[in-house]
This record gives sequence, structure tokens and C-alpha cells, in this order.
Amino acid sequence: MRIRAARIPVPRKPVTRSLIDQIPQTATPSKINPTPSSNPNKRTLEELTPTDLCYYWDTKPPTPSQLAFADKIFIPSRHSPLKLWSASKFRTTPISSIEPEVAFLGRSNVGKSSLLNAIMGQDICWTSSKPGRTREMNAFGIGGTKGGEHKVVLLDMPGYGKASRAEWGMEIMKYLQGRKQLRRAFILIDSEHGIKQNDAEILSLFRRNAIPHQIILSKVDKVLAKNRKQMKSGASAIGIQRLQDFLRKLQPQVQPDQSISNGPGALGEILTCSADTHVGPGRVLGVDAVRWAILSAAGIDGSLEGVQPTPEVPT
Ligand SMILES: Nc1nc2c(ncn2[C@@H]2O[C@H](COP(=O)(O)OP(=O)(O)O)[C@@H](O)[C@H]2O)c(=O)[nH]1
Ligand SMILES: [Mg+2]
Repeated sequence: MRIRAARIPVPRKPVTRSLIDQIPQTATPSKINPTPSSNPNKRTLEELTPTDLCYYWDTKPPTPSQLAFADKIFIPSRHSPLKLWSASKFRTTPISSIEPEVAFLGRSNVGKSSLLNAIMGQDICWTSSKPGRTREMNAFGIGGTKGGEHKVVLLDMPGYGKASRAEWGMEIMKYLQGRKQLRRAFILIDSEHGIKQNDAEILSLFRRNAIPHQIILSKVDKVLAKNRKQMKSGASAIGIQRLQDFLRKLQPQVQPDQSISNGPGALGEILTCSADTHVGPGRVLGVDAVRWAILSAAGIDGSLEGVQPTPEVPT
């Protein structure tokens, strides 16, 4: 049970345990050595790989060279990232572009804009601790060169849920259903809260409309460690196990049995990120795997770039 829940002075509704707290801890706290440097149960943030942080059940985790390739495409330059357009109505979005697009959706305050900034390596999206501040769809071009073309377009969508406008939901769905260039929608779920009712409704809508989608668990620092200070020194075996248990628990919710769920579920992998946890120069926790997922969705795997990821040497 998190102590924070007990501090709420006058709860308006009964205090319920968060999803994370309900997951049994499979490793025992007694195994933790309090001195991280010599602690075999603690991993530095640099050491954490997509296999530790994510859950891949239908796909394979990206290799180190694929991650390096993805990072290279997203390195900021004079021509990338570029803000391309903003629109509050689907009919005002430019239709002429042919570049593959991916959209980022989620409840207000889930961390969409923070993640996009981390992905693009630049504070180009507006972020706020107050929900409902992104009121438009904002499009950003990545991998552009002098000629102005972009390899992929990222869309920051208005949040749904608290402080959002009901008609945005309609506009977003119109966009997602009608947009030929859309390759995948990434749906962010707050790791502190799990799948809320409006997330479940969006997921069901996506399944019914057969829109390709994938889940990213945001703010994963809150699962990996108790607080920022602890997070800085790395992730404990317990924290990683707790995250893996959490991801496994989400699988049937994001990819339910097709015979009962009306349409295809999310892609068979769940990514995680912590947009404000820096892992090294220009590196943010979980972001390399998200970058690779964007490129995979857009069909940019290096084979047409002349910069093929180096094949992995079997060990
Ligand atoms: N602890 C934590 N807070 C985050 C993280 N990402 C974003 N936040 C905070 O969550 C709030 C909302 O972020 P924002 O990116 O504006 O969310 P959006 O409304 O979905 O675009 C801000 O106060 C951020 O600082 C994260 O990875 N960990
Ligand atoms: Mg935002």
C-alpha cells in the first residue's frame, strides 16, 4: 500500500489500492542489499534493456544495433524535428502529405507530450502538470533533410478524460479512421493508474474499427522505484519483476480473445518509458525501444536507407 494514498485528507470516495500495489511482489525485500554499488540485485539504468523494461510476446525485442539505428534517425538537426501543422478539426488536417504517420494518444496528463519531446530529443511539444492543455493535433516531421521531406510524422493528440472536450473524441476517431497515412496509434497508459474505463473504451473502439495500435506504459519510474532518489541509483530486481508482472497482467486487457472482443487487439508487445529519467547523454529510459517501434510501424527498418542495422553476431 502506498503511503501517499493515506495522506489524502478527506477522501471523497473509498481509497482503493492502485493496480501496481495489488501485484504480489515475487522477490522478497530481504534480498535487497542497501549498498547499490555492490548489489547484485540492483541494475544501473544504463544496463536496462528492452527485455527488462518491455514485454514482447508476439514480436522480438529490438537488437542493440536496431536501437542504435533508431536513435540515429531521431538525432535532432536543423531539419528535424520540424513542427509541420496544428489542427483542431479533422477536416483542417493537410491531406497532401504521403509520409507515414504515427499518433500518440492517451488520457490528459498521461505524459504524451513529455514522451514526444524525449523521442524527438527537443522540447518542441508543450507539456503541463495541468490536464487538458493540448487542445489540438500537432504534427512533427522527423528525419527531414534539406529538401524538406520527412521520413515519418509524429502526432501529439489532445488527451481524453478529465478536462478534455467531448467533441475531441469524435474528431480523433474521424482522423484515425480516415487517415490513409496512419500506420499505428500508440496509446499511453499511466503506470500508476493502469487501464481506466475511458482507456478501455478507446481500446474497444480501436478493436471494432481495426485500427493498428500499441500500448506504451508511461511514468514507469513509479513502478521501478519508490522515489526519484532511489531511481537514480538504478532499478532493483524487485522493481523490474513488479514491472514485468504488471505488463503480463495487462496483456489480456489489451489483446483479448478475438472471439469475444470484436476485432483485432493491440500489437503483441507493450513498451514502457519514463520520459523524465535520463540514462546518459541524449538517452531517456525506454525511448530507444519506442523509437524503434515507430520506425517499424512506418516500415523504416534500415533496408532502404543504405544504413542497415548491423546483423547481430550469434553468441
Ligand atoms: N514521474 C513522471 N512524471 C512524468 C513523466 N512524464 C511526464 N510526467 C509529468 O506528467 C505531467 C503531464 O505530462 P504531459 O507530457 O504534459 O502529459 P500530456 O497531457 O499527456 O501531454 C507533467 O507534470 C510531467 O512532468 C514520467 O515519465 N515520470
Ligand atoms: Mg500534451
